[in-house]
Amino acid sequence: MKSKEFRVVVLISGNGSNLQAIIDQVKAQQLPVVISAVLSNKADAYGIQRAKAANIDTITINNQEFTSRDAFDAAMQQEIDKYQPDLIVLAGFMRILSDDFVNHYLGRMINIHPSLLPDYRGLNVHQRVLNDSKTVHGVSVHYVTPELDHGPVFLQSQVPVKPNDDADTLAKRVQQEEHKIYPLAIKWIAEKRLDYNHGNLLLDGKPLHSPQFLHKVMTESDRQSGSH
Ligand code: NHR
Ligand code: GAR
Repeated sequence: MKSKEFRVVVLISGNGSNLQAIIDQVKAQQLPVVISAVLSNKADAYGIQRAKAANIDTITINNQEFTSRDAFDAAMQQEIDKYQPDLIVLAGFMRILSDDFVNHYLGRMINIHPSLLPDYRGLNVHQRVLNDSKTVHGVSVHYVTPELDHGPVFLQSQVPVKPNDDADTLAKRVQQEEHKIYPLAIKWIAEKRLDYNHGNLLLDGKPLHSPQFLHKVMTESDRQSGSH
């Protein structure tokens, strides 16, 4: 018996390289989902071309044509719900979402954020990491809750910050990890390995008290304490 398809709607605002990573994994039959639609708040987002090239339905809703966030979010919700998605994936989506929208999809919406949450919430993350002379940076996947970048984190990956990095070279290194962990995060959910239960996460039936890591960077203090 063939199990029911797992439908995903991806929300973007720009380049869509994370969208592309997801498309590629689906095409390679490594990710058991159907991408039902891609929604952008910007008509000229390159990710819309990526979706069209992959024969995926596209929706563009210009937030600037709405007088309030609530009205924009309601318009998005109406379009998204036509697809009856199992999961909403924010992939470089740059508009803060209202409580009503978030609560409608609570436990069914995830985001990828380019920092090791709870560190560096918000925008302009890579420059802030450099300004603080950090040596380790990374990326997080979390469920979306009304409070910005505060939902439960379940998967992270670290990258080193190198001495000559600028915000662009650091962002590129982080994005290479994003393209690995976001398809994996979606796979866990589609395969029902990961479950969101009233704000608490279960992985393989066991409470997930701290995020899983794909890669960790070995720091000087790890070396000195002789850990592997
Ligand atoms: N909405 C809620 N309620 N909760 C979250 O956790 C959200 C969210 C919406 C987007 C992604 C996020 C990120 O990963 C995200 C998480 C945009 C802004 C922002 O300040 C902040 C965080 C995130 C995305 N946006 C400006 C705004 O006024 C506009 C910036 C722009 O258009 O370029 O919406 O970091
Ligand atoms: C990614 O680095 C993602 O983590 C970040 O935007 C980039 C989108 O790239 N997200 C945010 O900053 C959310 N505020 P992409 O369009 O190529 O996937």
